[in-house]
Amino acid sequence: MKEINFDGIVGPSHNYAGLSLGNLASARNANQTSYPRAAALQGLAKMRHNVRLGLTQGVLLPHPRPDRPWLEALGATMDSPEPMPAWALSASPMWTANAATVSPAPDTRDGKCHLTVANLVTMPHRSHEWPNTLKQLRLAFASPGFIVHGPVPTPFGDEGAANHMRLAPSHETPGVEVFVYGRTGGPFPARQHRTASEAVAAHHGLDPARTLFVEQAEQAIAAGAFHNDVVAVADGLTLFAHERAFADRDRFYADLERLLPDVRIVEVPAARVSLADAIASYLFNAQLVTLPSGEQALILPTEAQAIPAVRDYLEDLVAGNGPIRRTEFVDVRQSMANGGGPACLRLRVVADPAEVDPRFLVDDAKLDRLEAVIAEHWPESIDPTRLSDPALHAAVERARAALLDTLGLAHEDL
Ligand code: SUG
Repeated sequence: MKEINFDGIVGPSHNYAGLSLGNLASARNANQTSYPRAAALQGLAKMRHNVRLGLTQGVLLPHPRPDRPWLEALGATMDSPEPMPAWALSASPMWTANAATVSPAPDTRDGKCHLTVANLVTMPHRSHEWPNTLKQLRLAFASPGFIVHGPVPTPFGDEGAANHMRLAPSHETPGVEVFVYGRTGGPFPARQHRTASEAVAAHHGLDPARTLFVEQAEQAIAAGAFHNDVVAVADGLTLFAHERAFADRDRFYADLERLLPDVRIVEVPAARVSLADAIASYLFNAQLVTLPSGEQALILPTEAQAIPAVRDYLEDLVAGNGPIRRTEFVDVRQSMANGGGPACLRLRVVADPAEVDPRFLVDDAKLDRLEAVIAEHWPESIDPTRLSDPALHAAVERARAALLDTLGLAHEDL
């Protein structure tokens, strides 16, 4: 069993439409020109970086855009007034931490790996992702060791793995699964509902004694942590979290220590890094990974180097004798400008890679081929005043078709 990171390939329609209330970067960059080709190449460079660290890497695909059938169901077209065209054209499936929630086999009653596609109902532009995500998951995880579930019914918002953490001594042993939900976010929506988290845990057949439902701090959502993975991340027996991430942290930590006596909680005090700096730097939206050497490393966005308090904290962190021994920085600026850091761009699945459809796995050579198709077909830039331009739509559709062809997926119903 291995941890496989499935990164979303940034779609050719990547643009800045300011669609996500409560996501400060999305609001700040609304109506800026976007660079889809550079965005997708940055994503591939991150994957290559992680492959070279010895990690196992997979991909999920951009969705068909513009999503005309969905618009039709709304009685609209790409000529309707904004925000309809932007909703239908969004490249938001790139953030695969929101694709699904995953419970590895050792945690579940039937000993299979369960995945539940996230309904993403809170944001209109993300609410139409799940049908195509579900098709991809059913194809990639078709072998009998996996069970792929449809979405939790509305109106209970589910944003997938971005609000879920698993702590376990190894990939082969039962872990503790933590579902983080929001009740209120001050001026901003709480996207993850407790009822949805409970439904996912039930469908996955998790042991209630080893499942925690933890409320996200209202203050954190109000400060811009629209998902838990903006203020906390876990890997192995390590939890890396901001002091203000959870509504009742003492109780959460006590529960973790009771269930996992060897847990290592690395908490960042607000006095060292404010909530505002944590969110601006995406310090916690790092990939916390265990390298083949057994050491833990943080794969961070370059933005985390730009804020002095965060940079100083990270220097002390790796100089100390805690579990996190290394930091690595990756440039995913195009995604970051929409509020998506390294951890948003990946979905973790603990499984045997031999059980996964190989068309969804990548190595250096396949990354070369993907780079070539992106360099040839992805629009260089998108001017946000031209989202209704039929020439743009045609270019986006051609680009996706070329990608599916390269991956050997052109004949699948995707
Ligand atoms: O849902 N941004 C995404 C970012 C998702 C980040 N994912 C995790 N934290 N796991 C969102 O808010 C912005 C799109 C726009 O404004 O054009 C957007 O959807």
